[in-house]
Amino acid sequence: MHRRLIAPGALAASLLLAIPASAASSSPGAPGIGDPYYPAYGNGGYDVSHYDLRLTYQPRTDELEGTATLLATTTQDLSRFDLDFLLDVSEVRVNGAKASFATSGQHELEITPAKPLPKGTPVTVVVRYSGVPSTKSAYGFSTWHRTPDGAVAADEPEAAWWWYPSNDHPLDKATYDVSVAVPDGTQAISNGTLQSTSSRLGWTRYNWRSNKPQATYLTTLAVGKFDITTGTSEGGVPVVNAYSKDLGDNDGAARASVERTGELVDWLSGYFGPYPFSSAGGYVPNTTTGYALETQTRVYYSPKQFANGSNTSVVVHELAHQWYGDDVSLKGWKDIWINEGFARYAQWLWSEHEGEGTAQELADYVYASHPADDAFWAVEPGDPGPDDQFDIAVYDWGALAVQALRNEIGDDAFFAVLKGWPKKHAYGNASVDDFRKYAEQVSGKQLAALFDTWLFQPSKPAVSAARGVSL
Ligand code: MET
Repeated sequence: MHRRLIAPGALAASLLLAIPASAASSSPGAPGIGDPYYPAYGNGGYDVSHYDLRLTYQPRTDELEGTATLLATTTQDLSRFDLDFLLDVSEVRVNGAKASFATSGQHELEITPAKPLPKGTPVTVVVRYSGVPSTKSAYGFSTWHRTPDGAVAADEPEAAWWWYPSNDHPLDKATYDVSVAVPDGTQAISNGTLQSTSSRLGWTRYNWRSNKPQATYLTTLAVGKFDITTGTSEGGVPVVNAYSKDLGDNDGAARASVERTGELVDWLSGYFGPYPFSSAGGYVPNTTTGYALETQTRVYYSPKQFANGSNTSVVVHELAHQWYGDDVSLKGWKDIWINEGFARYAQWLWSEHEGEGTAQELADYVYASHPADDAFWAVEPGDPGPDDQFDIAVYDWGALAVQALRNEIGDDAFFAVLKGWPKKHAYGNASVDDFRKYAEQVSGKQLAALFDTWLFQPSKPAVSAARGVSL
């Protein structure tokens, strides 16, 4: 007892006096943005407006190094904040001053600035890093795909951790400058517009700019030996496509599909309104993965998409996402129906246009081809859960739900909704609930029961309720 020289209350008071007012109330930003499907994805406490990535990549060794500069604004008084990242960090600066940093969890980079950051202030974060992405994993997986002549970062819902530090969730969209130096004779492909290239000391630097808000998972990088084609659609949209020089037998079919990007962008504009971005296009690297991804302005296609000949349907799907998914992004990953249900429905509209079956015929076919006890009907498209986020039901039942909506509100209201939605939430985020309310507003109908039957029940809708089908 006698050793206590200062009463506890007095000690607390003297400590408080020593701490600046802003620090007294500042606290660490949350390690997740609050998505129930993926609690650790994204972060709390700040909002990024721009990423500037200046990188160098050596395909031979898979070594990536460079600097990421993030422009952000704090949304709370911050003593510390996280970025999502897996590579090795050598230095972090916040507003010019060196910050301390540590790793935690599966993919958290915890940054403690020299001084706490007051809410509502602009912050510049510089992260210097290097690493071999293919050696890194989180949750036991990797989405960094090496190819014989390079690598590709394109996956959903996670791709950024392997190549740039970010607030990795669609709720925090930002603009991007992606500048990547690769050995001469190799190309680097990314989103948006190729501003310039420059060569020196055996390296060629590609400077890409994506100047509209873009979700982190829609930001892509591909390095390899590519043939780049450029053009402009009849409607005036600049198109940049890239094909690996190593597509073998799939080369012709890939080009016969992806070279139609401009025509298909113009066709989709008729349903969804003006194309929202400064550039369109796609790239086909020599990967072995099987999916395609709606990476903003520059769609990722696997060569496998073209193994049976041309596939304009997949091009329509990914381009439809430019409006449904990219321009208007989901608020949480459970809203995936707005992305995949509508991109699938666009394929049905294209089928109708091509004389290969109307949207109604395809809806009837999906309904009839899955018996009531099929596991297909156990996945609720409106809230499928993280494990079934990309289940076929989200796509096919999801599109069937779109047809049910169309039959309920009639073509005039339906096509007004289809075109009005990207305009209403341009460059923003929205949920399935927001979509229902918008469709109700445009159509003047109450749609809660329809949405419940078609999106939120783990069972096949009864024929009597099945406004989506004409059986
Ligand atoms: N959104 C993609 C699609 O177009 C799915 C990606 S799964 C990694 O279907």
